[in-house]
Amino acid sequence: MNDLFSDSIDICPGMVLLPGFADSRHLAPDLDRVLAAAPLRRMQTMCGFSLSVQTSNCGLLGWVSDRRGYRYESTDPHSGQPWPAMPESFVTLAATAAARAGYPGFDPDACLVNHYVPGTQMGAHQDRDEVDFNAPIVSVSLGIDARFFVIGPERRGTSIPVDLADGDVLVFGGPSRKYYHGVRKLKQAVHPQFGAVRWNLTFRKAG
Ligand code: MD6
Ligand code: FE
Repeated sequence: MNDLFSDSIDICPGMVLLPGFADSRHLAPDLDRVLAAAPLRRMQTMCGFSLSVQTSNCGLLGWVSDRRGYRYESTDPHSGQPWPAMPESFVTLAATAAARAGYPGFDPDACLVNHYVPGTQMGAHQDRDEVDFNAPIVSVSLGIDARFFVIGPERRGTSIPVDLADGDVLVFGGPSRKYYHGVRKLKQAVHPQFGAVRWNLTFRKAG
């Protein structure tokens, strides 16, 4: 946690931005340990394309995508082993951010790790593979900046831009939990700690 943190910005109903809430220097060693146990990979879509964002997971459940579709699984399909445990630093960050945004008692069982390089984007989507939509999603951005966008309950319509920098935490709860959102193509940039990379950790109550 960043002790200097103070702000909380309401983006749309149920969605709260906590600028600089996370301390990337505190999280980086634990992220390295997760990725040593479950290396990044490019998952396949149902159509057989590779996702441009590289992913991994930690926690009891991990999000996977392959020719059979999207779902959560308790083991890493690459190793056959359970996903690495969610580091204490991650659990504490997710729970305190959720509480600060108005969602006390958040107990995530899944953390999806996304890795972006300049030129990578994520198209508009809804997060709807989780069992419990009452729990929020807590999203932590590390590394280079990104322009996130939020549309609303339908895929079409005007979007709200949300610029996300290292340490920013975005909490999706209430009505916004099912809003369409995505990430615009990342601009070339270098972060002093992570290089030309953006990390996004999304904490979910998936099962
Ligand atoms: C990203 N985030 O920021 C992608 N989903 O790289 C998401 O897709 C996301 O930030 C659900 C809730 C919060 C998010
Ligand atoms: Fe999402």
